[in-house]
Amino acid sequence: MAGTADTIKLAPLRFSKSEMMANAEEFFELMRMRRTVRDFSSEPVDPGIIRLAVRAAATAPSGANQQPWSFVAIGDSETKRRIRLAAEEEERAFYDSRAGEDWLQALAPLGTGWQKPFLETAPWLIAIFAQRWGTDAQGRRIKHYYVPESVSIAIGILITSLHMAGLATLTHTPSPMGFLNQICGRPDSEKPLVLLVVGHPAEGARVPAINRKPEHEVLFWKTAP
Ligand code: IYR
Repeated sequence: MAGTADTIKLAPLRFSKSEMMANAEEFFELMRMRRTVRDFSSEPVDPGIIRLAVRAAATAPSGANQQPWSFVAIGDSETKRRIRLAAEEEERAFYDSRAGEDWLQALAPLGTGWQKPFLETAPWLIAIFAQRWGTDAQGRRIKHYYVPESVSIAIGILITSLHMAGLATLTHTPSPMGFLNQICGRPDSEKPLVLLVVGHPAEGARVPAINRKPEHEVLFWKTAP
């Protein structure tokens, strides 16, 4: 019946005004150091970090609390190689013809191309799948709500957690990436959203000299602060 949820008492985080500001400031300063990286070191990363980051991601809010996500962690050379070969096949078609001139022009400042060596070099790949629908004990479909929104929030937390652990990530989206269902053994009800490449950056790694939009281009006060 609707409106009969059990409740528990909230255990809120509570800070003084100065702690609130200091925390927000510190978090911002750390987040502004996050950069998408394409040049990874093969230095191993403790799977415990991956586990905790995924557990953090899985705390994300989701439509009707359906938690419509699956995370697949891949760290063995053979599977990483299979993923690289499948991704490069799609990416080659993308860069050779599918992308079109406008898209290639938009990508030019990033210096990307069809070759994806990082898919083998980085110690971990995390494939994130969106569960388009669920199934009940009788095998009947359960409708899921706000799936892309929910999973995207979880991916944001995942990237943030890995960054706070001192790791670099690349949000890779080879397109199409249906090959991930087969390689990762996930059912057709799940749609791969992102292949997150995780590791330490290579020694001396460089990143594009890009800027973030200034505050006045992203924040609009309807009410004066
Ligand atoms: N998936 C391709 C192309 C690509 C597209 C966008 I939009 C990017 O921001 C970056 C890359 C690739 O990974 O190279």
